[in-house]
This record gives sequence, C-alpha cells and structure tokens, in this order.
Amino acid sequence: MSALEKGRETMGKVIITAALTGNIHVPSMSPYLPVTPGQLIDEAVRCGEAGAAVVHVHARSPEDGRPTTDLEIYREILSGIKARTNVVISPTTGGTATMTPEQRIAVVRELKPEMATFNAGSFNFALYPVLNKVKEFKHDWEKSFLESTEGFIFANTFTSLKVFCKTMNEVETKPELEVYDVGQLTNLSQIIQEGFLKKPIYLQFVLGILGGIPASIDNLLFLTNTARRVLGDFELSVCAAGRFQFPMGVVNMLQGGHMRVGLEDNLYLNKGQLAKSSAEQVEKAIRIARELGLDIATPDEARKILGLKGPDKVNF
Ligand code: KMH
Ligand code: ZN
Repeated sequence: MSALEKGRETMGKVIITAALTGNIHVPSMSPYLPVTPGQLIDEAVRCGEAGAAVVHVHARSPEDGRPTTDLEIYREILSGIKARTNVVISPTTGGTATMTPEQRIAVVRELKPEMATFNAGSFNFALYPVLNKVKEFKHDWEKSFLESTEGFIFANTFTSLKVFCKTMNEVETKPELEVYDVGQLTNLSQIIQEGFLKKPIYLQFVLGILGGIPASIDNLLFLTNTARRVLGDFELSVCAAGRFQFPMGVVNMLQGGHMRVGLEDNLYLNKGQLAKSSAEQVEKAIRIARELGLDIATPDEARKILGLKGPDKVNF
C-alpha cells in the first residue's frame, strides 16, 4: 500500500529526485547548467551528498551541449556517477524531436539502468516561448532547437509505449511514469490491462509544461484522485516547471508523495536568483520537508519503496 493510501502520518519517507540538466533549457540560459560528463557526474555526487535518492540524467554533447543519445556518453556519465555515489540513476527515454523511439530506448536496452523515465502519452511539448528569455545564444543549434518545438508533437503512441514496456521488462528497469495530462492515466491503465505495464507502478506528474496540464494545486489533486480511480494504488512523485517546482512538490510531499527538483525543470533557487547547482534545490527541498516533520529516503530506502533491482544488476 503506497504512502498516498496510508496518509502522511503513517507513511514512509520522501524520495527526492534531482533532474540534473534535461533538454528543455539550453546552455545559454544558465552558466550553471551541467553539460559535460564530468560536470554531470560532479552534480550527481553533490546532489547525493545533499540528500537526493535519485538523479535523473540526460546526456549532452560535451562540445556544444546539444542533447544526444550517444550511448558511449551515457555510459561515461552513468558509470562515473555509480563509481562515486550510491544514488539511483534514472536516465531519460524522452530524447528530443529528432529522435526515434528506438534511439530513445537504446540507453535502457544497452545500459540496463535500475529505473528510467517512461512518457505516458503524446502531446505538444512547446519550449519556443523561452526564446525571448535568452539574450545571447552561445551555440548555433540552440535558437533553431527552441524554435522547432513550435511544430513538435512529443510522440508516445500505444505502439511505442508497448515497445518501451517490453524493453524495460526484459532488463528489469523500473519505468518512472511521466504523466503530463489526465488522459495519459487511461493510457497507462490500458497497457496494464494488456499486460505490458507491471504493477506496482511509480507515477510522476509533470505539471506546467506548455502542452500539458497547468500547474495548480487543484490540478494536482484532480490528477491524484483520478489516478486512484483509474489505476488503484501507486507511489507518486511530482515535477513542475519553473516557479511551480517547489509549491507543487511540497503539496505532494504533504499528501504522501515524493518530489523532484533540479535544473532540468527550474533554473532558479529563489525569485531572480539562479541556482548554482541542482544540489541547492535538493537542500532547500529537504529543509522544507524536515520543517514539515517529514523524513527523507536514502537511495537504498528508495530502492525498497520502488522495488528496484539494485545497482549490481545494471550494465555500466
Ligand atoms: N523533461 C521533463 C519535463 C524525460 O526526461 O523523459 C520530464 C522528463 C521526462 O524528465
Ligand atoms: Zn528528463
């Protein structure tokens, strides 16, 4: 029975996830956005030391910070993190507009991580409005990358959802189910009924993405109650964009869930103050959790809560 069913007074510990770099922000938007494998490994270690139980990783080309699915770069990052900290490592299968489902899931098939993201449906995933926030582009790919999202549909069809499920089941990678809007909950119940997605499940509501459900407390509660009706029991994390990151995460912690922070979703620590590291956001989330009387899960406690296979069963 998950925390959400038991209620906070009797439930377990809060899993803090740090999303280190993502592919939403481009390097020109913050000098603190980690790009190279070395920077990502150092960031993961700092976040682990700060109390994060999980780090979520996107690979970027070391030369110019462009998102990549290059498996050797992923191998360098993931093995470098594993060598220095016990955090759970959860790479993305989100990829970018130009990547096929096969390219996106390759990191799971080859590196067999304990967990990876699993995007639960198709929707417009628009980043182009941030163009006016960038004063000067350091790299020639950044502007066209952001502009291209005006015509981008983040495709996660039932066909690709089932391919991703099969691959994750084969290598015992736990899918972190990214839900951007309410209809995606029925996508998940359908692939559970068809036997592709295995229970117990780990949901992450992603709030405030342009093309997905707006970030608000009533939408968080709406998604939670609908998920209870449609999916039954689950563990739940929340990730929200920009200024909604902390308010949404804190509400979810209070209702028995977990919280994601990190520069992938929000470049700021406070209003007008760039975060120098995702670890600063981890520390802030843990300060708030502790003030609310909540306990923080260690990486091994997170493994137990989520039923992960353990770091000795990965291929990196
Ligand atoms: N990019 C975030 C909005 C993924 O990487 O597959 C959600 C996410 C999904 O992190
Ligand atoms: Zn991501």
